[in-house]
Amino acid sequence: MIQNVRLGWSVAILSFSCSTFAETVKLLELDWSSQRVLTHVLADILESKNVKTEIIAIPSTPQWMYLSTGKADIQVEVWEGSMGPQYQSLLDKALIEEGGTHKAKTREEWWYPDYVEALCPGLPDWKALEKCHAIFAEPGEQFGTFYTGPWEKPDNARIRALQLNFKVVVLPDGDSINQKIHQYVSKKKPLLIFNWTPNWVESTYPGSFVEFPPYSAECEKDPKWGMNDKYPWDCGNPTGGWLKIAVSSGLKDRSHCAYKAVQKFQLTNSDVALAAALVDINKLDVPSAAKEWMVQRNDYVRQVQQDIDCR
Ligand code: TMO
Repeated sequence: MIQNVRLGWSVAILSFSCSTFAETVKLLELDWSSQRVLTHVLADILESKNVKTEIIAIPSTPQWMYLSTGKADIQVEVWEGSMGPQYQSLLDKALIEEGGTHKAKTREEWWYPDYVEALCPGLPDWKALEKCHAIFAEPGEQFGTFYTGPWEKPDNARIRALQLNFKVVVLPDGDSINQKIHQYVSKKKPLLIFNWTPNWVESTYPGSFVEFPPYSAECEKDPKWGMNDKYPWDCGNPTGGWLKIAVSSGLKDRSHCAYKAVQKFQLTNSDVALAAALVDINKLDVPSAAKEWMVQRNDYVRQVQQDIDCR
């Protein structure tokens, strides 16, 4: 009798630890549209496999603290151009792990709408900016303005190294960048702004990235590299940059299923651009955009669901 009760308890405890007590997988929702949508897509896929998920919405800057302390488990879009160095340094210290690499090739760079070229001859070569910075100046100012987002780019260091007459204005998130682009393009006002691909912009507004001296890792560290011997950062961002998924170092042990799903989550440029467009052009809210993305990419979603083994 007593034996039976004991057995009953241990069975209950065993089954609890496998399902009911299974830990929640926490995904980071950051501050630009494609990332937000794809976070919800991955969470929906995990939920469909009975993995409990929680989405934590924060700005980009504290993402590394969240991932390296286990306050969060997954960040689905780590971009080489703006996040590469920090990502690599945490990886080197084994504070985070690589979840996978998307198929997409990325670029993040200074961007302008096509009508700007007529006003600043020589673009996209960055040297053209030496002569026509004034067309990008706000009324009453002499420096041109470069608008950027909250993603850490040493734009001031680049401006210094290339001796450009520009100042940097930091906008709080992806939405504010989008508004600025719509606003300026509708009035055909000269605009120089941080943009990236894959994104919604390329299918909506013709434009180009500024071509700075080609990126190299030494350029970031070695002042001697490049045209300015005194300062580093006299180069542009990577052009065929990677896009990765970062995971917490504990994820593999805590949810093998989520870990596997992350490895299967390998998206193309058009997958990422679609995620951005559903919110930024079609104006869906983020959870609805994720649902719509899963409808439009149904074959892919089903394949991932079949391939991952979750009990
Ligand atoms: C991180 N981002 C794609 C907005 O440059």
